[in-house]
Amino acid sequence: STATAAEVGYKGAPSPVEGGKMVITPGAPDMTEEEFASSQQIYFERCAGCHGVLRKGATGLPLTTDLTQAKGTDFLKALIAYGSPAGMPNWGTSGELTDAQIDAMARFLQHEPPMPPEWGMKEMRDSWIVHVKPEDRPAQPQHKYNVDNMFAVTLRDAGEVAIIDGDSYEVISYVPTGYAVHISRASSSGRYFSTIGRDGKVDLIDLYMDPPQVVAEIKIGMEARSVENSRYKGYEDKIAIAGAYWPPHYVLMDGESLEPHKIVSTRGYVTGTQEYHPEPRVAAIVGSHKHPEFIVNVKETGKILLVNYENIDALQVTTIDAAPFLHDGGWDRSGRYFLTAANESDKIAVIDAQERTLKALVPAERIPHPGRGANIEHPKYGPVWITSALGNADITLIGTDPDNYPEHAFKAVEVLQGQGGGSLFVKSHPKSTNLWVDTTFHPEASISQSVAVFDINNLDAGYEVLPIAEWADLGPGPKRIVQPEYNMAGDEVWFSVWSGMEEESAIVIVDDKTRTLRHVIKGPRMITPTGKFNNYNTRNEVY
Ligand code: DHE
Repeated sequence: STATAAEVGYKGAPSPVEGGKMVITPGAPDMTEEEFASSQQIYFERCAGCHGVLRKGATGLPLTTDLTQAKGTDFLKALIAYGSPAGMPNWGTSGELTDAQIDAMARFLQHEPPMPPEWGMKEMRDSWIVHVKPEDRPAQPQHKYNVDNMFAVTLRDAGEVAIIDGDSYEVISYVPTGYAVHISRASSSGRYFSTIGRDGKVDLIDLYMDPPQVVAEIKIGMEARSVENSRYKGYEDKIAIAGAYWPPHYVLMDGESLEPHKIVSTRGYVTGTQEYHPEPRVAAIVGSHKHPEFIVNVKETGKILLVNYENIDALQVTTIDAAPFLHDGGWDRSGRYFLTAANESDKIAVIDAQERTLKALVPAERIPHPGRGANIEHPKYGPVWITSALGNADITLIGTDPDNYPEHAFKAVEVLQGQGGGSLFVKSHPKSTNLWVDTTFHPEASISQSVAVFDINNLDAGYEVLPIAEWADLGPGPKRIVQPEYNMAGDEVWFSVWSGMEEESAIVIVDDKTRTLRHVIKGPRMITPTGKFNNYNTRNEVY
């Protein structure tokens, strides 16, 4: 089949061979069409998040065919099955992929990545549904629950979000959403949660309805992680934005109907090297309180965009060069500075939302991962913002008050040591003296299943360890503890105990003052809870 192989190479691999059942790429082991298709699906669900749809690499290493073909099938099979200390999961030994799937994946990676389809205005409009028109929605809550203290909880593998009453711990509704919702954001008025699925589906949930339910939906791409609402005075609930990993773009929509208005590509040139990147994915997006703007992180090119929504037809975008691999971030306690991780660059970029400038690039080892971060009043350094890390035990404190503490502003003033690497999220609250640090992806179960808590008035004393998974009292499973989130009053902290789809998971609620167990939410529908978003705290940036 040499002629066929040459033909495929000429036309641009891979493509199914006409009339045949094999996929052939020069230099790669052949695969059946079925193997290719199922590997493509597995790659999208399990691998693309870290390695990129086009396999250019980001959190994970690049997997372009020059590299994969040199490594060969056996090497790739072992890597996929056993993982690596650098953070590659053990898909085989964990039981998540079969030997046959791993064998097919190892061959699939030596073929050129199939170009995923584009997703433009026509596709978006075709997917757009308004279930309840804004004018037909209730003017007041139709139930007895306290809307402000509601939590949206991602039930990752169930494709649902649970709306939970923070006062009674009752699950008010299980809302069907996109696949593996990544985040939920409360609208400025507090009446809506917007969710974004990994599959690019945005759902707008009206919390006034009884029970809360989806009133509008749209699919903005094939793969996505971020959604946000306009926060500037006068624009409350008016404009929504969602960012996609594929295609690399963001879209501005009507805040109450999700009607798509404008799509903007993020393809372009990398900060510094000025090399072209075909797939710069949109990571965290926040709404500025200082200007009618969204702040948009473009991961691979390391650019932070200030997208002004005053006149969408003559869109003004300020482009700030930061550093590649922008990921997540949050506000300092004054709401003026946005601090965001350029994770593989080991830096925190600080944006002054008032002046629209880059204030600093603060070094933070190794692979900082703040979520939205945590703000505390440090006894010595004043207001500081905090991030933990994936690659080591560092918890980095950055000064954020240039007026009263100019010598500490936008510098790493202190680095604490937590339980270890694999940390994803930190959290505190203005009414609390605790700083909570998870270690979700630490290889040791005793560490991934517990959290560390520091006393912010005595940080040198080290941390206390709370055995959250043990408190949940569940059957077997990985039981990783992920993402502390406060209730509205700031007197309790919620943790997800995240197990496999077939295993028992839970939410554990801890009394913030006494650091003791208050309540466990579990049951057959509490499937793989991960992110939790309190309505009041999310929209008011309390963390
Ligand atoms: Fe996340 C936030 C991307 C893996 C749970 N995650 C974010 C944000 C981005 C992102 C861009 C910021 C959104 C914003 O603020 O607008 N996450 C990615 C990935 O690309 C990555 C590494 C791989 C992937 O395939 O998705 C990834 N994330 C995970 C997980 O494995 C987690 C633990 C479980 C899950 O649900 O998939 C996870 N990510 C979260 C959570 C937040 C988040 C809970 C919001 C934290 C917050 O407090 O705001």
